[in-house]
Amino acid sequence: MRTQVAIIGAGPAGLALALLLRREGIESVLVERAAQDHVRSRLRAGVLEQGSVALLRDLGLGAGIERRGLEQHAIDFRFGGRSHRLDFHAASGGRSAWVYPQHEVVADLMQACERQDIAVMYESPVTRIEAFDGTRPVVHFHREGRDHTLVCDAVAGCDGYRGISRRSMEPGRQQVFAHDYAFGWLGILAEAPAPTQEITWGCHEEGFAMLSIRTPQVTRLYLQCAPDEDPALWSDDRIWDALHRRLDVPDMPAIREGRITHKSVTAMRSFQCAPMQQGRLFLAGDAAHIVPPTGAKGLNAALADVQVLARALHAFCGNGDPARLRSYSDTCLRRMWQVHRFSAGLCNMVHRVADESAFAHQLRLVDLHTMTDTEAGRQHFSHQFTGLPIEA
Ligand code: RFL
Repeated sequence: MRTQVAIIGAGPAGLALALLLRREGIESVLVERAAQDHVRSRLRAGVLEQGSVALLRDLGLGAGIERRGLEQHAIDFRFGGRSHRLDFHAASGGRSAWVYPQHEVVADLMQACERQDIAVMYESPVTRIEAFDGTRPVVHFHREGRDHTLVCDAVAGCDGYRGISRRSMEPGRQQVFAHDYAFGWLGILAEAPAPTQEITWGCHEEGFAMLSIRTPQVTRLYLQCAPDEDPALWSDDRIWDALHRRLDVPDMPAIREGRITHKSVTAMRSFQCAPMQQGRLFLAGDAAHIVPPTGAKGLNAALADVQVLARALHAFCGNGDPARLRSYSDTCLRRMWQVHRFSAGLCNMVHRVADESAFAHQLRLVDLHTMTDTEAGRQHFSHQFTGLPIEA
């Protein structure tokens, strides 16, 4: 098989890249390890930046967001026994974020690929990527019991943190930056109407908690826990008790309880590899970086990368200009390190480590007050949260 761009992985990064390339008249083939239903139903991120929504609308995929997305203008931070509402819409000069779950984004992107006859091969794990230091990289994959090859001009590694693309790069030419956090999140899905439409963060003495609305009947809730915590240790009663303690404040409606339909634990990590390219192999999304979910940046960063990559591939495949492809990694990293700074800073600000000193605790409180109660703090948070610009 032969194509212009081989895309490994049909998560949000891979699917969005295929659509962006198609719009520029560039042919691509997507090769995905998992079954389509599995990819479509993975429960992950839930918040879209303004720029991600603009991208989806630009791709003709605004209808789902209009119907089922919830535009957000503020976050309600709760600490010190009261609510500190941060109106990021006002503080950023009118920018918004949207609650629209990743599985909906993926379903919309998949439908668009189907409508446009973009080739997506599911249940086809890539086993080897060869010759990407030359001009004709070759992607080897397994499908329906047979081995196949895909020859291309460039490979987009959109295969997530555990994918094969980053591991295929020569380690000596790559630097890795990583940090593991001392806490994780117990993620809960509950059939319970949210008491408020706004995302609520509880920065409590006992630990962090968060409430976000998924649909009018379903709430997504998180509780800080150990990174390797067994979710079975959390009975429904224990979960609701902790959520009430960490989120409820006087004068605001209390969280509402309901049937818990899903519980899982996610460890938190910051990770970046640099450069994000070697020869004609380009990494995008989780394949290149991981952020803790606190800033809601993982999915958005993946969509930002592929916009840079699509423009660079267009300049290269369309006009024979390699300059943007050469600077792909530098362009992404300039934005991405700011995203890391924001995500890691926020993560450390809202969680409580087990051995936190009284002094460190006071510093965290000052940071929370500066962020929510000063104009400069609100502005900084709001620009980062609603999404930094993407360089052309
Ligand atoms: P994805 O979504 O991981 O997609 C990568 C795809 O590549 C496929 N693949 C292969 N295909 C072919 N051959 C191989 N050898 C392959 N190896 C892997 C995989 O099957 C998969 O379909 O990466 P992408 O597109 O970069 O998108 C990134 C986002 O998915 C990710 O940043 C976020 O979901 C991160 N994340 C969260 N972000 C938030 O902002 N808020 C959250 O609440 C949040 N929760 C989460 C998350 C990520 C999670 N994972 C990855 C463990 C919760 C979880 C559980």
